[in-house]
Amino acid sequence: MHNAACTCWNCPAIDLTGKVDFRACGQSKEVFAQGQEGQGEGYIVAECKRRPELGLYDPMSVTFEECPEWKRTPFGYLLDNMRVMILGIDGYLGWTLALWLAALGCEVSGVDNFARRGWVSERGAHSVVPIRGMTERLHAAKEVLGLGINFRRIDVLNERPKLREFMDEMKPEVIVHYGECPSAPYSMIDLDHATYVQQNNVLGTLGVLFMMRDSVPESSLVKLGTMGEYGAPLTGRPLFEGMFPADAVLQWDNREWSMGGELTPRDPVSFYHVSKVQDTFNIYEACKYWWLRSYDVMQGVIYGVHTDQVAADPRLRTRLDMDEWFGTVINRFVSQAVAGFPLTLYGSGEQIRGFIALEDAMQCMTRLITQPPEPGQYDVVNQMSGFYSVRQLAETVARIASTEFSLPVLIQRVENPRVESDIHPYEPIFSKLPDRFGFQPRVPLEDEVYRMLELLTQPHIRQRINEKRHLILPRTWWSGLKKQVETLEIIEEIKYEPTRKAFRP
Ligand code: USQ
Repeated sequence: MHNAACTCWNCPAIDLTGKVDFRACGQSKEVFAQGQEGQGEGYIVAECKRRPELGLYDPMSVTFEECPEWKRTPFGYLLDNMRVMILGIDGYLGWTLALWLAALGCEVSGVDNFARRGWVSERGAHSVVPIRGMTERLHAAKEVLGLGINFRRIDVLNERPKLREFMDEMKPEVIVHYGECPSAPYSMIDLDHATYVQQNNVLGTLGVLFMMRDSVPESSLVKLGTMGEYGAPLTGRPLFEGMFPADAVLQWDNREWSMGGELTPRDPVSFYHVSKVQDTFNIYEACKYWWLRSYDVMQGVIYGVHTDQVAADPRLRTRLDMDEWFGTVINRFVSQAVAGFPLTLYGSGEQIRGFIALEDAMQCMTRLITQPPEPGQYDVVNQMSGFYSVRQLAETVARIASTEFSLPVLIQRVENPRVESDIHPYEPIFSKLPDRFGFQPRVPLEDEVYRMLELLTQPHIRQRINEKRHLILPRTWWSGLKKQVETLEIIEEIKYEPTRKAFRP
């Protein structure tokens, strides 16, 4: 188990208040350990909120493996009935994670203001997979899976006292923050939308940090960032996981400096991505000032429809968008294939991004939750399971749709409404999740595309896609231009490589 040797020092049930000098930024557990041997500056003792009978004790003396509160699961030791609060619980990821964690035995609470439903309707679109209102979702979770979830309708930015009250009541041991606007195109529509996205995301998260300081300082924050914070630097510099590795060196003017541990440069690709970069710095500072703990998750582009829980009943399904604002590229391509609409490669289609399937993203989040950071620790993981050019993705979708589902699929190149390099080096490093957290991707791209096609070709969903096919071509230009993109080329020759046996559940 990847987290067997973690100790109470990592555990959110620990009560450090009054036992540690919280102003002592940068002190490491090694410094404390030295102190305990009488050589350092101080020593540390703690109390356990779950096992008060232990009294004051050395928090590094008990491991997760030894503690009866941590139970074995397929994803590592997990705190019994761990209290998890999900911000943005009604979204694509939030709802999926709520069911997933509740099924693992977590006590799940969550908040949402249903903004995502509103943004998608603003475009005249809808989730192509039909989703139910929250009351019906919660009822179905109870009825079908026997899972209780504690939901409260709260706007993270504009209803801070209500969120603070809910936090005080729930005392979450981990907070998963999905409660932001996730769309690059939405942030590029005009000044009002750019302002809205930055305000909603940056100031919403800033409020959460202050609330955590005051209400649940031992809880950890698992915050959704994005691979797009790094951009795709034309120098070809590897995209390290947030910070430079220990042996990185900067050379200049015949001198050199170690860059180990410094935050790497960010080169965001939209005003939305800028909001995530600002979050990064705010969280980094909060961990430094108040000893908060956080994993900042640089997630690649997400796709897919499946986890066992969301597939258990139509009322439990999570949303899937295909419009230009909220549809991510693979989800759009599969919907386009079902609609008989030529798949839309922006520009050359050679731009490369990291990707991860819904179910694998859930596995990663669970593994991060099972191994909380130490007090004051800010860390970054790059969360993806592979990287592809968008052209490779279109070819994969076209191949599976035509050979396994007899759908006639064409691919087109359209004008690129974004400002992005479409020919660039790309070397993402994504080894922390597998190496330190035991993540093993389980969902190959082809398998999830197959599962998506199975669901999206169901007649009622195909009809919902067809109703909105006029919203497929983008009209939101980074330049501010106001027109629909034009087709540049229809690609006649699609590489249909022989497909391996597609996954069937
Ligand atoms: N693209 C196409 N055709 C399409 C749609 C997109 O070629 O029909 C291209 C885009 O030009 C872009 C790439 O596909 O180069 C990815 O676009 P996307 O819309 O799937 O994803 P993006 O705008 O980058 O944003 C999405 C999520 C966002 C998350 C991000 C991860 O909406 O929340 O932060 O993926 S990342 O891309 O790594 O920044």
